[in-house]
Amino acid sequence: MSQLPPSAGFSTAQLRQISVITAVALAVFLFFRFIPTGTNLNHMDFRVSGKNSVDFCDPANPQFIPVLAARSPVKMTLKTEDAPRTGEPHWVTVSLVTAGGKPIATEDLLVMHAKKLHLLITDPTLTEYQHVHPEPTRRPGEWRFLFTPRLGGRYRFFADFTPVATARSLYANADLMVEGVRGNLGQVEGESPAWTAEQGGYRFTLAPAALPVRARQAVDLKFSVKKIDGGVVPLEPVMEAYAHLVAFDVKRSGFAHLHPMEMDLSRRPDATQPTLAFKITIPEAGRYVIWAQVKLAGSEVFVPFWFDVAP
Ligand SMILES: [Cu+2]
Repeated sequence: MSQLPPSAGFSTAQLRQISVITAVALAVFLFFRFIPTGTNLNHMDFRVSGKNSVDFCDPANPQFIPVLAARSPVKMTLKTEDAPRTGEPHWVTVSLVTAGGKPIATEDLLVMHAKKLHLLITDPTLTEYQHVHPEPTRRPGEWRFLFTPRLGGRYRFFADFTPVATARSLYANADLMVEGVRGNLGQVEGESPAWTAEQGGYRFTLAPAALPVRARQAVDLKFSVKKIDGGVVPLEPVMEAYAHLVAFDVKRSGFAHLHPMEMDLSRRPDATQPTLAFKITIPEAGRYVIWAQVKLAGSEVFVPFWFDVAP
């Protein structure tokens, strides 16, 4: 630059100054042009042709989503280094790609309920339920989490996430075989429905506004917790809600993920009998389970409620 001849009324120093300013501006431009500023996917990447697509989500009236019957525009696959066994921790690599084969990475998803990717996991008897949050790896579209199954059998993983491109909930599913002693589905189906459950000194109640719960009719549910011997219930928010309910059918054809109407976390529910309102619509008759997830005095608690849905 210093070899440039002084010209057009600029001194060498001025020319140097101009070129430095230009170079800095160019560097700033290139920096902002090429740093990853967001998602590279657009809504077309999440479009599925034909009816039955997974694209119905009305947060005011949550539906049971038939994930298997609907065609998801996202393909999920699960990988482990060795065959998963009951009681052993295994790293599971989750791969998420669009129908067009584009990886779905961390910048492509919105944070919903404190996390970008939720996995709802059940064994074939629905007696085990886990809710985990895989973390993105350095490879785009690959996520990882530590999985310790408590039972054997073909576990089903439902992914719940919201692409930045569409800002609507999307779902995908995949199975993973676990070696070990299986639960007994016959026993589960034969059990009588219960809207109360006792666990760890607490009584949990899920009360439908009307019984029986009928297919295709929205039902209001009241979920409450009481200490069996009385006293304050140390209920704390978990993932930005005082409770999360997840419903599965016995065929594991899909799920519903419900959140309380009471969304303002600063308004604490009743101290001795916190009660939260939910709403659900289930499209088909049959046996279902709702797993409630709450946090009591710092530890997460999962409670199942089995019930039948009438035609
Ligand atoms: Cu939730």
